[in-house]
Amino acid sequence: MQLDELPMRVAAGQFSDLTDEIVSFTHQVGLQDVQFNMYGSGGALPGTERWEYMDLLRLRTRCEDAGLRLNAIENTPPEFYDKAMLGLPGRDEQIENMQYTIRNIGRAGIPIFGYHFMPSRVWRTSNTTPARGGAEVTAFDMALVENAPLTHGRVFTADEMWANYEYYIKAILPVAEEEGVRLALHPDDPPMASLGGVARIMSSFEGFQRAMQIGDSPNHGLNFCVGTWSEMGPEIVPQAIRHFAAQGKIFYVHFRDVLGTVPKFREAFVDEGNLNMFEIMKLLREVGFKGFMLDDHVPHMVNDSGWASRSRAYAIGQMNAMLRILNG
Ligand SMILES: [Mn+2]
Repeated sequence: MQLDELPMRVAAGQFSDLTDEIVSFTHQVGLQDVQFNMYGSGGALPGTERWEYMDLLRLRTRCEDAGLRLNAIENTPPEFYDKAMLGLPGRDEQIENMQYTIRNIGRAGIPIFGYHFMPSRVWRTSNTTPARGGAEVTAFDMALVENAPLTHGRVFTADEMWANYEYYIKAILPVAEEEGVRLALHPDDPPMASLGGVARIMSSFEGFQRAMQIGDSPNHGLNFCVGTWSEMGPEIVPQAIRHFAAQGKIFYVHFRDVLGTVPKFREAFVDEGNLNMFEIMKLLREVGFKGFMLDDHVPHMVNDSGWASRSRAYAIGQMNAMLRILNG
């Protein structure tokens, strides 16, 4: 069965490599679908500028040999396209490499490539905030970074970042179309207007509308990170889901939540955040979303493993139960 013919489902993900432990874990929590996040380097895909076809193909066949389906790869290391995001010299070479990588992702039979447009990355002001029962979560407080130094040497305005985005997406989207790859855009986390001098343009509903207009294609949509949208304000989440689902633009979902909104929030267990996450899953089903949902960030629980397997099992267990109730 083709991945795009599968019903709405829960996936395990945010892995950088496929270990025996992850294979066992995924089967033990009752899942067959996996996603990888290559935001950091040093995972299953070697390369400092681009990815090779055989490495991508072998990652897919490793999944399949283990009885799993590779649904998507999210992110390259930011160094693959930082100059493209910032419009710096060398951007055309990076864009050529990204076209090469997307071509290889498509030919290797990987249907979705998640991406973001944050040269200054995800920001958290604490990685050790105590949450429920002393679980450790990450947190963000703008008051602590108002005076942070420039991350990239100067101010990059929103107008400039939009121009860079247009140049970038218009160069890579035709390759994704040719190769049957769907590009899924993640919001800027945290969704502040600017951090470290760099404008964060994918941080609002209007920003996403604009991005989808600039990169107007059935092969372009959203990696709907419920957590980041909740950081913008929980009331916008159902509105954004309805809007983008109606256009068939929600390609997959990061199913997590936070407590609080920008300028100050902390990460949360799936059952203690701003939103009623069961209602969110119910809405996704109502609007006809047919993709996978994964747990994304999770709190670090007592005696947890480095990849938070204990906490992921807790989140996935709840997601499985929600979906089972919705499926009747
Ligand atoms: Mn996310």
